[in-house]
This record gives sequence, C-alpha cells and structure tokens, in this order.
Amino acid sequence: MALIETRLEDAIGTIVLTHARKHNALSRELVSQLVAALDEFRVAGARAVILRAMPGAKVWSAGHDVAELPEGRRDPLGWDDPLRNLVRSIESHPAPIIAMIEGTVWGGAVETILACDIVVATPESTFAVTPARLGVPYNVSGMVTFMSAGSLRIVKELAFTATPISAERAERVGMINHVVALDELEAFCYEMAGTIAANAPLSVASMKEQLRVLAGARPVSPRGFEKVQGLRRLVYDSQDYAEGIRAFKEKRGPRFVGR
Ligand code: YXS
Repeated sequence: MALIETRLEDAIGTIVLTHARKHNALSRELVSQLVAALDEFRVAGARAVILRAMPGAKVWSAGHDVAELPEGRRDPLGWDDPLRNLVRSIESHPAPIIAMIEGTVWGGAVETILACDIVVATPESTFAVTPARLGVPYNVSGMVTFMSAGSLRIVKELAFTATPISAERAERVGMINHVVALDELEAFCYEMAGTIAANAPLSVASMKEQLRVLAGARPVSPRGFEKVQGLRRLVYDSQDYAEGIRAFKEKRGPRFVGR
C-alpha cells in the first residue's frame, strides 16, 4: 500500500506523507518508501526536495511507529532501525531537503525534520521530543541531530519535559528556519526550492556534505561511547521502558517507578 506520493518537476522533488490514518507514523514500510523515493530523486538529479504531509494535516507525523518498538531487552533505536535509516538517507541525500510543516510533529519525526536542511512551518505547528514520555533511551546520533539544531539548554528542555513547543518558539531559538502562514506555506517553500535548484548543484551538494561531516564530528572516546551505550541499556532493560510502551498501546498514562 502506498504511504507516500511523489513527483519531480523542474528538478524539484516532492514527497507527500499520505498515511493519515496512522498519523504518518514512521513505520518500517513508510520509511522504506521514503528512502526509495529519495534514491529515485538522487538518480533523477533532483536539485531540491520538499517533504510534506497532506494539505490540512493536523498531525504531520506521530513519530516512530510505537507498534514496531521492541518491548524491552533490545536497543529500540539500533543502527538498522527504520528511523536511523531515514535520518541517514536525509542527511546523505545530495540535494537540500525542505521540511514543509503543518500540524503537530512528534518524537522521531522531530528528529527527521531536524535532519532535513531547512524547516518551514505554519504558526499552528508544534514539535514534541517524546522519549521521556515513553521511557525510551534515545540514541547517540539522534542526540547529535538535536544538538546540531538547537542549543544544549533548549535540547535539554525539550527532552526532559517531552512537551510540545510552538513553531514561533522553535524559530526564535533557531531550531527551524521560518514560520509562514498556511496560505503562503506552499508558495514560500517552492520558491525557496526553486532558488536552490537554480544554483550550482555540485557546490550545494558538497557544502551540504561538508556541513554534515563537520556538524557530526564529536570527540567521543570508545570508553565514553561504551558508557553511553551501557546507560541506554539500563533504560531499555528497565520496567519503565516496558511500562511506557505498554501504556501507549493501552491508551493510558504511564506510571514510571524509576527502575
Ligand atoms: O488505535 P488506532 O489503531 O486507531 O491507532 C491510533 C493510534 O494508536 C495511532 N498512532 C500511532 N501508532 C503507532 N505509532 C505512533 N507513534 C502513533 N501515533 C498514533 O494512530 C491512530 C490515531 O491516533 P489517535 O487516536 O491517538 O489520534 P489523535 O488525533 O487522538 O492524537 C494524535 C496524537 C499524535 C496526539 C496521538 O496519536 C499521539 O500522541 N501519538 C503518539 C505521539 C508520540 O508520542 N510519538 C512518539 C513515538 S516514539 C518515537 O518517535 C521515538 C521512539 S521517541 O519517543 O524516542 O522520540
């Protein structure tokens, strides 16, 4: 079943998330279709890509498909997790990707749009970083994505509170590029995409990759990485992690006990 729509016009690729029934939850299948679409755009020489939900979407994406998260005793965000594959595909795509946002954005979908190169959102849009609400130990490269998009203080507030912030606040703190009224959003994004597409694609692609390499360059020792992985394992082996996943599936609030 198609969970996205794609088109390529004047070297501008468009991907529309169309799985509204599940609020565009980033399932393995949806991510597979997104990655394939980006590959097709790369082969076709797209010079800019717009990633959006359907017009009128109340939820842009509800984040990782919770039904596909392990219920414990296994890293929920390992190397080959769909969300990790999606973020790497976005970051390594040669053309700049503009995330065009209307509606609410949750969890791994916030990382997904922050991995995009430019984020343009309506004033009504919100962004919620949710691992703490589910008891999930977010992964190291995901944390780097957040740290590249906002100050450490802002990332801590988003991560520790797990509450949505407004597009206006996100723009004010530099996490997103523009806040644009809904009736101007599409024209604004396609005009920017057209400007990018008219520039030298090799220059743009090389600067995108340079910025990825430099932004992702963090001095973490093997011992430091192993310590972080050990801390994450304590979380995904915990009762609280299992409780967070179970509470979501049972549509109730979680009761965390700190073990
Ligand atoms: O019960 P049915 O079958 O109708 O399905 C419902 C929801 O269960 C489903 N759904 C999801 N399924 C899997 N994964 C999801 N993330 C997800 N979100 C929603 O979609 C159907 C309609 O949802 P419903 O009834 O709740 O819609 P609503 O309009 O009342 O509320 C919309 C939301 C987005 C406020 C609500 O669905 C919601 O709070 N969703 C979860 C948002 C969230 O916490 N996402 C984080 C997922 S975990 C993740 O991304 C990372 C692992 S982490 O947490 O670490 O960042």
